[in-house]
Amino acid sequence: MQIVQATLYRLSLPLKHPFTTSFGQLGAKQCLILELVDELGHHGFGEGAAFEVPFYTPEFLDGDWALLERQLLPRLLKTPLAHPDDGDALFSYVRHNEMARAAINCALWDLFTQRTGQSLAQAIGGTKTQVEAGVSIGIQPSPAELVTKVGDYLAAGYRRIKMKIQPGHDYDYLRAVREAYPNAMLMADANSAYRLSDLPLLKRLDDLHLTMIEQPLGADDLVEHAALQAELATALCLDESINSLADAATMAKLGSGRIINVKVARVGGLSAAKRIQDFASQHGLECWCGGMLATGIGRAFDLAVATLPGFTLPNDISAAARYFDQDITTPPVTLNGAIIDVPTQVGLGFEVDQAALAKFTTQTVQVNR
Ligand code: OSB
Ligand code: MG
Repeated sequence: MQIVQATLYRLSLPLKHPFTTSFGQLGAKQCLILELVDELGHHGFGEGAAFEVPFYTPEFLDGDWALLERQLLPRLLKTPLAHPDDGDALFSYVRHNEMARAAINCALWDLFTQRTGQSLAQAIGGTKTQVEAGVSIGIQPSPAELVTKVGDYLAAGYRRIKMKIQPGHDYDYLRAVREAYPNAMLMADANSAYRLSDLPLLKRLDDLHLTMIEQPLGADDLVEHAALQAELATALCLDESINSLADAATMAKLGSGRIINVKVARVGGLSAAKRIQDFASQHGLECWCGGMLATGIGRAFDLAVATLPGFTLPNDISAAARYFDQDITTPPVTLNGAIIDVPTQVGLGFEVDQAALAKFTTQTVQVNR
């Protein structure tokens, strides 16, 4: 396959409600969308999920835009590729910048499936037709408000509830929810808000029978996470710490946790996510698919990856309506009880709504051969 044209769209998609984590508040989903055209005239899409500010990972939107426009896309346009994995080899000289590389890798998978007449899930070797939906809830002003929110999402069908925590918004908030919903599948995500010296507080969370605690410590703290996991009954899940297969191998060797939140964007695309879940399955680590408040384009790749057999826990894949009044794909991703049906159509399985894409685009650039 030969890419003959690439277009970058910078998007600002309003969120229904601001999303608050320990690193700050998001008011709109700002991201970039990459559209690739191949020599047969197919259009493939990928999402560049980097946030405007590099608080979650070192990547940020303006940086990824420049990297893609000036370096990665010109190189891609010069090189014929037989398979999306070949793009990873083409960009193996790039350190990190996983989200920029993921945008390309995903758009190549979209093209590859159109060329070979497969759905995304089928093309990557997925084994499920439905995936379990979970929801991630931002930090709320009070325990009572968190309990209400959790109740609403449980009633909507979500099978697993993740709650963001930070010092001062942790034990009492989670305990209130546990008391209200004794049997619900609950977990917490700290986005690195704690240090190993917070061990006494983190140990108290064991009482709440959480399915896991996600990323309590720093992104580089694999050794510290191992020390913490040895002290806790609750499983630790790593998110920010795992950007590559090598990180997953370090985690397995050190015992830094038992679960990986695999985000297609954070690890460099669908090809890398598949390699990480293969490794995880062989080393007794469970996986589930995390989210980046993705548009329908990013969500299509999340749904596909979650069909892989190593994804054994409910995902942060929710209905589009959980975040947006209007998405850029149709039909919108919806819940079917506690699950989401995985599309079986060729390609993404969703149509990109050109009018919606235009409506939310604030900047465009085309890169030609
Ligand atoms: O830590 O998983 C995270 C959103 C933005 C940045 C980091 C995270 C999240 C979420 C949202 O938890 C998951 C979703 O897309 O629903
Ligand atoms: Mg997380």
